[in-house]
Amino acid sequence: MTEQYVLRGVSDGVLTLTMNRPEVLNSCNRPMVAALRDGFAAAAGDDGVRAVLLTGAGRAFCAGQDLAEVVPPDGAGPAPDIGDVVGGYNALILAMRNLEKPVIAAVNGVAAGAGANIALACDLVVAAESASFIQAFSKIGLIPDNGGTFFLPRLVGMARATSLTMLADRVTATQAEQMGMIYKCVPTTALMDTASELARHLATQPTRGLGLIKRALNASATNGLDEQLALEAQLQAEAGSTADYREGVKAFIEKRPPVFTGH
Ligand code: T3D
Repeated sequence: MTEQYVLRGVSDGVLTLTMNRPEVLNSCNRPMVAALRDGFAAAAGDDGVRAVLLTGAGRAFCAGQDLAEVVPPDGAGPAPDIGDVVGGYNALILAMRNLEKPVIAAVNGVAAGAGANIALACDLVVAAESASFIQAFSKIGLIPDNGGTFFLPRLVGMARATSLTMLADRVTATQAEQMGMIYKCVPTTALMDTASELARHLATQPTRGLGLIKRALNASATNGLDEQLALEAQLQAEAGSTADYREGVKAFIEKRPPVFTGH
């Protein structure tokens, strides 16, 4: 039933999740958010998935909350509980950040409101030159959710985060790259090839090591230096016990490309 809202496909170790409500710029209804969350959660336990690529169908990445879902067009009847809506988003963002595998966003068009912050919750964001980012929340009297108030100041600094969220100006993909909000802006026609190649490459890398990098970077947002150094020591021991670590060192000594299995 919800499959229609999020298309899934696995190839070369990459799970591609495509938000699929193009007629409303992939704006989020609750079933779509739940299907995304389920997709990320399932990827965690699937050894065949070593990277996830998230994109949107049609001309947009995601226009945020489906406003028709939260406020009926004729103004009649009670709007759904806003806390319930945000709870669904929170579960999604946590599933993305807790997934110890790389998540790549291929931002193919506008990413507004929740859509912008779902992109920023990915590990690497590649955007088409024609794409843009809008912290649209303040235009309708809301605050940035989906982790926007967490990720944005860390990515671009407090001054820019304040102006972006209070003024809700459209930021082009080129500007987003320049201000460090995203990893890379690429020519529009090259978006899917670039993002897919990146995802496929990451899917051949030491998956557990990449996952531990993500865990360390997640924790660095709140840890002090002492705690972070202790965590690095703990995670390095874990990384050093993997088969991929042994393969990486062996391949270096033998002067050949490594073959990582993700274990
Ligand atoms: O409960 C809660 O609300 C809490 C959660 C909040 C999270 C949030 O995300 S709040 C922010 C919600 N999003 C927005 O405010 C953005 C609304 N959309 C826009 O501002 C514009 O659509 C865009 C700037 C994103 C794109 O503009 P444009 O000119 O390229 O496209 P358009 O013509 O506005 O939209 C095309 C269609 O998509 C149109 O439908 P139509 O006229 O062809 O039948 C439009 O109504 C629909 N659409 C776009 N965004 C949404 C949407 N329908 C429902 N909800 C949307 N967010």
